[in-house]
Amino acid sequence: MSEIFLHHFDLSPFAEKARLMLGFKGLPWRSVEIPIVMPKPDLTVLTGGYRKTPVLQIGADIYCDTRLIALELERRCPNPTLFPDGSEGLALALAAWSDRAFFEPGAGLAMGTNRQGLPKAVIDDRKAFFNFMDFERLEADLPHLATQLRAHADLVDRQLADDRPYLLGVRPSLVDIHAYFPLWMARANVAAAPALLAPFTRLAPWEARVRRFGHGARTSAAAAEAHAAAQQAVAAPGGGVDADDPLGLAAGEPVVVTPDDYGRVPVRGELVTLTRREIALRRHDPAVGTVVVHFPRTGYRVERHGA
Ligand SMILES: N[C@@H](CCC(=O)N[C@@H](CS)C(=O)NCC(=O)O)C(=O)O
Repeated sequence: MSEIFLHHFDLSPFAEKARLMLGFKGLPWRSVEIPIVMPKPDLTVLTGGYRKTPVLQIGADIYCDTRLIALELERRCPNPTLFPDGSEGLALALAAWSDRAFFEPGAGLAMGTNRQGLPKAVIDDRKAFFNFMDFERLEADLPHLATQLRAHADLVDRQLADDRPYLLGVRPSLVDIHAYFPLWMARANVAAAPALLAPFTRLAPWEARVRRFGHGARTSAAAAEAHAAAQQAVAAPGGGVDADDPLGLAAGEPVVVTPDDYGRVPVRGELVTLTRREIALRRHDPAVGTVVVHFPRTGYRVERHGA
């Protein structure tokens, strides 16, 4: 397998999710630091516009979104599995909880508590990006956001009530990583987090177990190395287009793919894969050659380009 590049920055909670997956599987990877705010030209030349953090690259294949990053790491490196005891559907479905319901109050608390100390460029970027955050009343909303963070933390604590080591029982899984990363973000960025989370006594020992997944073997890389790796590689064969797909698109058609939540930057390309699990587009840029950009099916809108 070609080298794994993770395009990310250290403070990113979704990148922490991906780093823990890499650690869980004990993989070596190259770390490409990307800017915290737009523009991110070294990233978007690979993705065709997708700007969220993180993005995983293996040769000329570019994987957007941690939901697909989990599936792809599992496909390429099945052991140890992120989905023990038949937990794949449950673990993937839980992203709808962790990435939205649990993440959003933590992100609001982080932004609302630290707004004064953050550079204007970061505030302006996230105002435009996080469409779920009401920046006009963020400070006034802090108590409500604290209640939401605690209500979700309580769900995790309750799941650990019988002193099981991991959320699904004795075996660690992607479910642990999903539930962990919003807490990691809150503890790192919200001064009140330790007090807010103190009543949940089972969390800290479980969080310590998840932290022991580690981050794998990380070595840093310049963006130019990642671009050269894309230039030199040929993308993996696509998964084809499902004949029964309700959109009625055909392989090779020009399409546009857009996240359906926030950061709705469209990516254009030629359709390579359209299944119930994945969307992939081929695109070309002289700086990186021909690449295939992959997205999960959940949470992304696909349309015929020019339709
Ligand atoms: N659904 C995406 C969400 C990723 C996401 O929202 N990442 C945040 C940072 S943790 C982001 O992109 N922030 C803006 C940025 O990095 O430019 C995933 O699972 O990867």
